[in-house]
Amino acid sequence: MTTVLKLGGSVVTAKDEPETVDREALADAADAVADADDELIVVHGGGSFGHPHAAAHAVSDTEGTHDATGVREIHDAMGELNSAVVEALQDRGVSALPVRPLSVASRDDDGTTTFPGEPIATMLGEGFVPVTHGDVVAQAGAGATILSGDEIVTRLARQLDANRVGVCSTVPGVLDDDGRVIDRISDFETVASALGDSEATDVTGGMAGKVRALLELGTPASVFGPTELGAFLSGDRPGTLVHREQ
Ligand code: IP8
Repeated sequence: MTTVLKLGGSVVTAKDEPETVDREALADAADAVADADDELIVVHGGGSFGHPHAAAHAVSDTEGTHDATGVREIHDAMGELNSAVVEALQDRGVSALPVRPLSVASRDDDGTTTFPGEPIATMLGEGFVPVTHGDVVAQAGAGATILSGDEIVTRLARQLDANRVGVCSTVPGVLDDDGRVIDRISDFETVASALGDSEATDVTGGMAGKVRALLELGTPASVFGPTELGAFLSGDRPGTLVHREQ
């Protein structure tokens, strides 16, 4: 059983304090991962590491830069967070290894992303747990742009034929208009109004964008809060199950 797990940046960092790991939250997440039996790929977001640097250099998933110093600043900040996550996992006996997107991933001029799955598949075959993250990557015609952890999740899940996807964020699931967790989403239209989405919006990875991408993926995906991470990793489907009816 191959599982791709996204740890939201706001789960493992103190979002309002620049470059600050939320040690307690990271320890809890690492404990849950250490207890998991599945073959796991961990992807984490940027939180208070990547996003402030990306904003400072006006880089987003659509706006690029050719300023190498800025690119390095964003990448280095993500490297620090990645080290903290890998270290927390290794401290608990997980064979975690870093996978840094800037060195392996890229984008065409139309934004199509290439993220080679082979190194990750080989790591998995050798019993390692690849830990990758949202990053800045080279994009043809734009310099370098932000590749979000969410996009990495769907790309790797597809390439590695994952059995399940987990998106652990600070909310307990996808919420309806009354703030209640929606149990299951199998088509976008029925939840579009609750997610406040229109066709054209949400290129930056809000909940509507996540749900849309997870529905397209076809792999069962659960969106849940940090307290449910252990339940998800032991095979439950906490929070919201996002899966198109086949
Ligand atoms: O938090 C963005 O990843 P995300 C990473 O998954 C950077 O959107 C570098 C801002």
